[in-house]
Amino acid sequence: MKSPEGVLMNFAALIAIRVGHQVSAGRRHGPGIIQTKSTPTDMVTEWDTRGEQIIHSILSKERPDDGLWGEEGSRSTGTSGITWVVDPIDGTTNFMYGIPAFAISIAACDDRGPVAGAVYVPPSRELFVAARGQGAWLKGRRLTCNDADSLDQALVATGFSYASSHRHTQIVRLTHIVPQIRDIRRIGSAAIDLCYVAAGRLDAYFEDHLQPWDYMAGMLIAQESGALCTNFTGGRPNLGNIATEPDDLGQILAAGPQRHRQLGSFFNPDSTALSAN
Ligand code: LIP
Repeated sequence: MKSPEGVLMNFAALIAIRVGHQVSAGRRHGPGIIQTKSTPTDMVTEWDTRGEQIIHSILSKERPDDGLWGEEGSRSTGTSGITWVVDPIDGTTNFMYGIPAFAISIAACDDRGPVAGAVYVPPSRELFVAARGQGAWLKGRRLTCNDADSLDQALVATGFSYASSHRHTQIVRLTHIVPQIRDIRRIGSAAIDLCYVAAGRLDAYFEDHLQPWDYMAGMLIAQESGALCTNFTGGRPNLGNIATEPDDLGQILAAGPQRHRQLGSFFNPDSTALSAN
């Protein structure tokens, strides 16, 4: 793809694969030094940090006028109108425990949101990519999400906050949803969850208290597969410009249009769905 969006997509893919190879090679010697961040279970390994350093050095050399916002602390505004929103290892807990479900998430964003995105999953060697308005792809195959007019056959993924104070609300919400769907999955990486919605491996994904770097690339990949990807009340997810974006608590709800509407009713406080049990 030679369009400006396609060029950014290919560059995001290059970065994601390079970081993926480096952190996977490093993991073979162990997770490295581990520290905690927002809570005692919010971990950062030395490979999270090194992965972001690799991203920073590539961008500084190849795209010095772009901005960068990374999970491990990189924050610079550029002059080009493009900011890279990156998670060097999404699914850090899985990475630390040696569970093969983590991804490198790289998104190039403008003031309207993600323009191009790449999510590389080293354990499966799968690279998911998307360019705004030009589709989402996995190994040369165009991705199309699932959809149907009922929830009872829907396989739905979610996740839980590192902050235990949020988990009670998250669990209560699940008690209303789980009896009405096929089953639930908790993979541990928002980026993988969103790519799996795009690939039809999941029918829906929702989670709150996420950070923009968790979902920015996966959101575009899901949207370009035909899924709706909004916050819980149907609005645009927080793009990270906290100065102008109302804090929507990092909410993502992604599914084909029919299932998105049905799941959305669980997040509307006076919906009948909440009293359906
Ligand atoms: C993770 C998310 C996941 C969420 C975890 C964690 P990290 O991001 O991708 O969806 O459930 O609590 O926030 O911290 O591994 O980059």
